[in-house]
Amino acid sequence: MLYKRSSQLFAEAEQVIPGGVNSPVRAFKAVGGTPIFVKSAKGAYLYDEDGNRLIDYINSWGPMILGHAFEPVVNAVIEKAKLGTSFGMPTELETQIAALAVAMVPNIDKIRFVNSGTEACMSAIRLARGFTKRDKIIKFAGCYHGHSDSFLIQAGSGAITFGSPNSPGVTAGTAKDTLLATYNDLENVKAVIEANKNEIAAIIVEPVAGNMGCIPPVNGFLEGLRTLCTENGILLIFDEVMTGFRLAKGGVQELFDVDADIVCFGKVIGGGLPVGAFAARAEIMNYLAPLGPVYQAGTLSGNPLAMAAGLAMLQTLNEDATIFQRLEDKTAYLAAGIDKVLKANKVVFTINTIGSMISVHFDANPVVNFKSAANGDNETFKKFFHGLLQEGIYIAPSAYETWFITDALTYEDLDFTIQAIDKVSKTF
Ligand code: HOZ
Repeated sequence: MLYKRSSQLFAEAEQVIPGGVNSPVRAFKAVGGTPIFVKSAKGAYLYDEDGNRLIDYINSWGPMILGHAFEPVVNAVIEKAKLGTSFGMPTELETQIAALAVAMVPNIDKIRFVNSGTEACMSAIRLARGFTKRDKIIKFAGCYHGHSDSFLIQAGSGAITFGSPNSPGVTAGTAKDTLLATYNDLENVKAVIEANKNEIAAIIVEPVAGNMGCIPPVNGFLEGLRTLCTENGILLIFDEVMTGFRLAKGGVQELFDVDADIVCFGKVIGGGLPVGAFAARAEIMNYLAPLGPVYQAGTLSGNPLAMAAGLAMLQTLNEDATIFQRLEDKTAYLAAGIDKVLKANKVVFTINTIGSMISVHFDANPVVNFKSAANGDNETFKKFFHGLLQEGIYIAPSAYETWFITDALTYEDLDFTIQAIDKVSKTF
């Protein structure tokens, strides 16, 4: 496949946009080559500026769980746009999507809408700090909670991809309040809490990590975090930006039957428009302005187009309980197919999967935390990525990102992908 026009467009973009992209991991720096410029997308496919059709396993990094240009979402946005695109005043739509989200997700009474997952997580820790009157937070190495200052400490996703998990520009003062722990290691978390008794406001975690590949929690990890938080007056924040409304209607809280104190959302909740949200029981949410002292605001928060898209998406997921099982079945089929061909081609690998998230790591050992994720062979990943691109398959241009399975993928698409992986892995 040729990507000539994409390369030209990238060269033009580089003149006026830093690195030619508006989010670093898109730039292909970790895999080499130049990014693909998209013209349109429908269902499971991307159509690029060179006229290629690509099967999409990124799906806008998560939101397009039902495929691109999903009609109920597109129609809802078109109809709303005709009525005005932003008011900065309350609309009934905001209450409708809030009520639906509260009904779908266990253990939350109220939800506040923002514009991105970054904003949701940033606001959640401010709320936790205000509520507990403590300053420190615990985050896990390799987890990514957006690009706000407190989280760019051993962050996953694009941050690890470029080898800069700690960003210049984050002050030492901010960094000192972020304590690091090891994902899937409760003893380590206990030790960090012990060393900072009565100082920790919150533990924030991706309850299924998706920014160092897909890493599910080991048995007892989430339950253990819940117990440690309860025993120590710490709020447990689940960053469900990737997993919310994806792994189950009620996200990881429902799937693992573990209650978080605050839950952050993004991606699916906006149906592909810029939406984030954070939610908790009333006692905590009422601590937010205008009811409480913790300030948080936004001109475009609750934007009618974004809310219309999100509502159409959540309604579909709420009404058709079979979607999540279908997604899981497709993921399991893909994983089994990849496993078979990679074994046959004597490739060293590990596949992690849960629900509609999957990642392929080029290392033989179990991938359970940042350290084990970092052991993957990036040279093999590069060959894998570019080989698949030539076959018309688009996975994330980084070994540290999960793939997202969409309901629009057919079993023919999955078979095509498995055959392509067979062909590509023969050349390793
Ligand atoms: N934060 C995203 C990866 N987990 C990247 C977003 C993007 O580049 O669009």
